[in-house]
Amino acid sequence: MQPYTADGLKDEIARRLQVDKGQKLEEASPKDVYYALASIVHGEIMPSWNKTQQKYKDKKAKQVYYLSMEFLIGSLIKSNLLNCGMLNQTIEALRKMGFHPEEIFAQEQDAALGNGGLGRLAACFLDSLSSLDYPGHGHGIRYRYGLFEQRIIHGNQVELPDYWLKDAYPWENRKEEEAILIHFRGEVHMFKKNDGSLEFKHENTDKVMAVPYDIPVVGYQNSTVNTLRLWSAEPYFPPEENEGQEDDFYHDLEHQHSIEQITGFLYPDDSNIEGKELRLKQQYFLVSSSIQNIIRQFKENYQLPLSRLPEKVVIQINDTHPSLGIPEMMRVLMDEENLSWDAAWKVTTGAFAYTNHTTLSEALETWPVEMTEGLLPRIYMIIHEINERFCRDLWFNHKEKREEIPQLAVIADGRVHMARLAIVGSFSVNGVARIHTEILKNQEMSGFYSLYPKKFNNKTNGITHRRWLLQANPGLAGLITDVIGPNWIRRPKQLISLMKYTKDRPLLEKFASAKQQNKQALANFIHQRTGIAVDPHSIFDVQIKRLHEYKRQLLNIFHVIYLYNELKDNPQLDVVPRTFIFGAKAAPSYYLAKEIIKLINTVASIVNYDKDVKDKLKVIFLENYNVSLAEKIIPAADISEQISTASKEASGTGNMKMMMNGALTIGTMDGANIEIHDLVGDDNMFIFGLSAEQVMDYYRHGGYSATDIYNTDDRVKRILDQLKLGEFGSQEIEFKDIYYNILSHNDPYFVLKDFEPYMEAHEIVERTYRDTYSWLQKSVTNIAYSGKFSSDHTIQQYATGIWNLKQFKEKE
Ligand code: 26W
Repeated sequence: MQPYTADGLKDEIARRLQVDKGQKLEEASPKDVYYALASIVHGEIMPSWNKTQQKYKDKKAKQVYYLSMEFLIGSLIKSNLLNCGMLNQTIEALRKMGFHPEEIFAQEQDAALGNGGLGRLAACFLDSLSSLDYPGHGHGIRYRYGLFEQRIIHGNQVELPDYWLKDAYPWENRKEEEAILIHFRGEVHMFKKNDGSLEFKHENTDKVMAVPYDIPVVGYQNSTVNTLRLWSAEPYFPPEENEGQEDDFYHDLEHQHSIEQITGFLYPDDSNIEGKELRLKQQYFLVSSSIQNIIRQFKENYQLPLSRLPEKVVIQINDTHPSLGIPEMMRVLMDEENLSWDAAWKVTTGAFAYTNHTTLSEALETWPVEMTEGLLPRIYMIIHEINERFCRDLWFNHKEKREEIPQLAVIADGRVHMARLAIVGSFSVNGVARIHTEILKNQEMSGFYSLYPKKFNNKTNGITHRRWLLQANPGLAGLITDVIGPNWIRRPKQLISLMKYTKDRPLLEKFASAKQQNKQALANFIHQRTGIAVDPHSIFDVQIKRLHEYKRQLLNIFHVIYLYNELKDNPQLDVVPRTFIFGAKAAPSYYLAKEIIKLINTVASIVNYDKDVKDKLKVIFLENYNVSLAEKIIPAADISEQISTASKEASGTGNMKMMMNGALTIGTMDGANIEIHDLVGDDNMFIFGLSAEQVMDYYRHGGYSATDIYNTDDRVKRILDQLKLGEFGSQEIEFKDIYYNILSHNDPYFVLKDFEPYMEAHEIVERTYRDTYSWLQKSVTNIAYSGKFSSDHTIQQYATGIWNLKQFKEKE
């Protein structure tokens, strides 16, 4: 990519406006400038993109395909500029032209094609694959509507459609000529071939075209550009039926609409499945397009027999959502490529690897047999056969497992169990943090672990430090480079060199001032969005993530209510001023999660306007939390709230992002918090609460009474009674459901049990914060150790530990 100077860029933007739109610079709106800029960047990317793909082809490189129903890529303009090495010049050019760079960048709508952690992880992985020169691509769905836009109206979450394609999306290329035909429903007919083997014909099917839209995935200043291929569903027009069908016009319109529905919207559920047929259709649509595409490319580019596909192709499935890829690959290999069952099974299980992202039982996917069989008759036959062979193997070759067969079978209780299908059909099964993998091995999937111990492995999650530090926090990133040089950018573990400076007071001051600037910027943003003035010198205490009972936003807001009560009792109380910042979307059908959002907003509306509280306490709920908002909040965080019920949060990745930006974690020993703790220790974070063992022990043997705590802890009783009696809200009944949920269901997420230790941990936070110097040391220590959580490190481990994939170097 040729380097642009700021002036060169300025001229080029002016030229494009003139040529493409007949516009003078003075007439151009921020949106016009954004499009001109995006088209310049796209033009820069194109040659490297073609070259990269050609190289992979010529050298017959092994490639990894990351299959995911979600890619939460957010906005690409800044990260593309950064990775192309054009960000600084662009900022300068835009300023010279009299624009605010951030205003131009903000013209791009986030691609919110994911719910939360799982989708954002996929996006970070793509960034690392390209930046490390790995041949690795994403396959996903081009939803016309991404995750809903959240509005808060009278404290309630209201969902609006996210029509992110309203304006043209400058990063995608439609590749109609590579479209693929997908078949649903129909009948399967069996024939005997001359050699006595069986042939299956899938006929009278509903046909849908899958059209790919390619988005470039630009590596960090290395000329590698991989592909994120998103599939869109379109009607299929068979060539012979093109004329004289006017009678069917309305029927066709309806039909067309139902087809386009397949890639119409992203299901807004996180860790909770809705067993809707449309969702199953989406899943099969994704895997059938991807698998057919992968096999077609393998045949075209490698000139090898299909039996050798696993030498050149590895397919990582992001949770069980794409696990129908396993029977789909069997179908293509057997029905279209004439491989025997055994040969096809060898290829399939040599190519697939499965990542699990949750142990929550309500998130474990199963599909009713009738639904699966009706929609995907041939695929169902294959799943049935996989199950038969698996159960037979257990019965004859693993006699000790006979009793367990109902718990292991892929089809049981009239349902297809997707995690079991994924485990049986993959050569690798991994969890996303050490504790999570241990729980999979020893609890959730122990039956499979004893059967296939070698399949199971851990790959702790990571985040791209390019987006989450370099791009989101240029102040801090620049300071780090001033101190330790720029090598950390390519080798993030070198951030550890910062440890040499934790006693350098003048330098710590500079870190403090970088944080202060970010806090000021967020305070300005909050003021502009909400009209509320927050004290930029207060502790910015942040919890940003999907709203879920297990993530315990409720525990956080109970702490806020407790502080509020204390201040009401004693307005003179000497406390460090705090600003509690929340961002969270709830699944639209998740009633209790929405009640918690309402509670947070209600508490905010009381606390923020109470004269007794003055500036000591503010509660901010920022609506429509998404990737772009995260980029504004994270650099300003002092405290990172990671307070899930231990054993429930598979990993967490927000914890890593805030650590990398110098926030201190208050958290339970859960998910990746444990690995943060391994690195920085008790001195540099605030650990509290039940351990995973204790939690699981209570679930198994009982012995916990929420009512006892309610009756003995006055602070808890006061808060719960306030909810019940309607002190937070106009109507009496307002938060009764939260009250009853805790007391009549014995507090399933241990909010009351962990209340006391959480309060204590927060007291320690406050004491620590009063000692600015010590706080800064801890903050820098967190930054220094955070390099381990770069997704570059994670991807290296996937590449060597699972994929057997080599970095693609120019000279090879
Ligand atoms: C459709 C139902 C559904 C949707 C999403 C079921 C399950 C999911 C995901 C598995 C939920 C998810 O995002 N899990 C999160 O994955 C992150 C990346 O590995 C982890 O860091 C989080 O701890 C985990 O909750």
